[in-house]
Amino acid sequence: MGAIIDGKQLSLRLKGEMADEVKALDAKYGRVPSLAVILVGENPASQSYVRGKIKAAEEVGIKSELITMPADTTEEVLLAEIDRLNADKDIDGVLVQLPLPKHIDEERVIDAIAFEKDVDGFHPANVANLWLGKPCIVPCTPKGVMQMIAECGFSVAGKKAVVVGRSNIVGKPMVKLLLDANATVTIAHSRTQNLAEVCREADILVAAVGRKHLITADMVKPGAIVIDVGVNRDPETGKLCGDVDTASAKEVASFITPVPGGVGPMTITMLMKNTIECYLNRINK
Ligand code: L34
Repeated sequence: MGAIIDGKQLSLRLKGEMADEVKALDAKYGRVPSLAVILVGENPASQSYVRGKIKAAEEVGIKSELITMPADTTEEVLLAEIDRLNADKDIDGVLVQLPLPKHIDEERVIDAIAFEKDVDGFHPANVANLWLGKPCIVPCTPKGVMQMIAECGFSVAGKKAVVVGRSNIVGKPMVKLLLDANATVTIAHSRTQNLAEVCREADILVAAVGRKHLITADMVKPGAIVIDVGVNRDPETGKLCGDVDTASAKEVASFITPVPGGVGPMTITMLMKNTIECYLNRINK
């Protein structure tokens, strides 16, 4: 039976380390890092994730500002708010929680964030730098996944990794990080033929699709490490569940991440790391 990779526990440790770092930075530079989070509308899942971000900032000693805007906010008003935060010298990180209401063009919003304050690593300049192998802000979720893999002492170099899902937020950057760690990487997705067969080849299997229990035990190679990025609501129970049928898959895997308490908390923890990174980049500019 595989071991559970406890994202909550790992997050606690990393946040403790960052709290010490922030104290030292405050002593050295006379201010703490600061993060602004914009939430448009009242999506309950987004509200919960954003609350987690503000709470983590508190724990780490990062100054945070939550800006909530009604669901009918115009794109113009949102862009003006981003401009204000871009220009504010005391703010190091700007994050607009996704998804946005349908009438707002997400791409335009992401492009509007000053790339040196782009704590999500979603801005085209950050994406380009990531793929060119230049210094950049790495998106929080895949960054957290790499930390979890490292935590198991699982060596990635030369291994076969399969990433199921090709989103800009998770799948694509995940592929690049695994490649940088010298894995042989396959990207699978909704149109992949023989998904089970492709997954069974994986020493490292990352599921980031958003479909409850898409990955079952028969799709897991014995001894594989299984990372579940899915955050789905079970329509019957209302409970949070991942893309992996954890109960069965953990019998086959060597390591597996749970939902909740796996990748989600690590996403938030990596946001704190990225905020400190943006702060340092701005101070050292
Ligand atoms: N801009 N939008 C932007 N940046 C992000 O990094 C995100 N993401 C994704 C959605 N939109 C975003 C998040 O913050 C997903 N995501 C996220 C963050 C935290 C958690 C899940 C997804 C999380 O903390 N999950 C908990 C359960 C929380 C609950 O019960 O609602 C867990 O244990 O998995």
